[in-house]
Amino acid sequence: METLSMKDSKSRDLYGTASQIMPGGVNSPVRAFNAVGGNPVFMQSGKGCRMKDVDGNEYIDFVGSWGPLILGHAHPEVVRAIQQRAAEGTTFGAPTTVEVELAGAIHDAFPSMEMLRLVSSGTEATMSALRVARGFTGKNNILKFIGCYHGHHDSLLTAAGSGVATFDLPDSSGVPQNYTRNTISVVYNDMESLRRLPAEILEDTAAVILEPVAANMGLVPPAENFLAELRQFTLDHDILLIFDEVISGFRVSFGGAQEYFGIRPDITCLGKIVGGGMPLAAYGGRAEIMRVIAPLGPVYQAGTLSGNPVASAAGLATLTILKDRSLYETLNLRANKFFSALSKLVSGKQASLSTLGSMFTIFFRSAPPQNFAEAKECDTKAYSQLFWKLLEQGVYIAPSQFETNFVGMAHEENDLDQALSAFAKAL
Ligand code: KE4
Repeated sequence: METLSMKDSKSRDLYGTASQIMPGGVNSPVRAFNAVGGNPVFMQSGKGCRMKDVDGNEYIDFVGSWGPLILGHAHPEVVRAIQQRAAEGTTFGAPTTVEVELAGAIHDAFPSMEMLRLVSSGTEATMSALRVARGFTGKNNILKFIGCYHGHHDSLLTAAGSGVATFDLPDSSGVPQNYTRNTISVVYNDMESLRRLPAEILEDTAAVILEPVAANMGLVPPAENFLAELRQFTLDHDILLIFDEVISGFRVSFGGAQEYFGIRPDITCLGKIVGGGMPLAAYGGRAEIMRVIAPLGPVYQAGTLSGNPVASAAGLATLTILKDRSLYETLNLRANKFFSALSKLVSGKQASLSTLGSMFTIFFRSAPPQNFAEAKECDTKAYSQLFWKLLEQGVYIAPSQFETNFVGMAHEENDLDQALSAFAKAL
């Protein structure tokens, strides 16, 4: 694989050029492969579950652009929708029909989103949801879970404070300390870490935000009853519950984790799949909450390309296909067959397999972690070795132990069999 040796490969040349003009040669840090070492591979094209790099090497893709591509690369109906819509004009800065159609399709899949707003990224969706929660409740504090990631807005780029009930510290330079003084981190799958918060903190808490299926510490599903207990806790303390379903939405089921687990949040954030691979996300919830948003109410949120018609057309084409829920049954059956074979390969290798629906992470830890402290015990060197051994065999998994992989609807049995033989050699 020329890419891997980086001898005179186009990827290497491109990386050199890119690094002159873009920090780390990438437009998003995880793409730089820092977590696994080596230089990033530049991709050229994709079709179905496979993609090719600029040197012509082909990979079975289990990253799917970090989640959006449940239908695979370049799905013909999605591409056609983009082409047709773009040919009529790409943006107007005015409302269009397709935005209304997409909003309706989202509401049909997520009834808890009685009203919603389309935005351009998951970060924008969660940032806006927090502002709406604070504006609606008049309260200031936000609870988040250590290891959950909700995008790069200041108030959630935090590390847990020194003590359980202390406010968070910035986890990125450039974030002033006072931007995180209303954020308190608690422990995923540990309701006690919320229950022992002082009353005065809870009384001024607008919302709890979490990934109902944590995917940014590797895949850490919610423990039995965790979501139900959290829902009850937030109701008891008059705190809004925000589900960040940027990854789980339209992934774990057509109606996301809230349908899968039967929990109704107050606000939901969507991204990735909802945009069909184009820059589009959404946030929404109870109508009385969403009515605080300008131009109706006093909470300001805006965006030049919010609800962009080309992105909306891609999202609508995607949801129109996905609303055939039998596709999820087929996907999860095929994924589970793959996972049962993969778990046999993993056992005995000081590693464990975490799965939920079509999502999976191989943790180099004897048991799947239940929270971020346990996830950090993983042997990340072993993960890196797995990553590169798979890449050399044409299998592309997430270039970080603390990310999640995805089986998509374009992965056929033969693709998964080919991947399994690569895993067998690499583990
Ligand atoms: P974006 O702003 O990247 O569209 O979405 C932020 C976001 C919000 N919520 C969750 C649960 C997310 O996972 C994300 C972004 N996910 C990462 C990978 N896990 C995107 C990849 C990247 O940062 O390049």
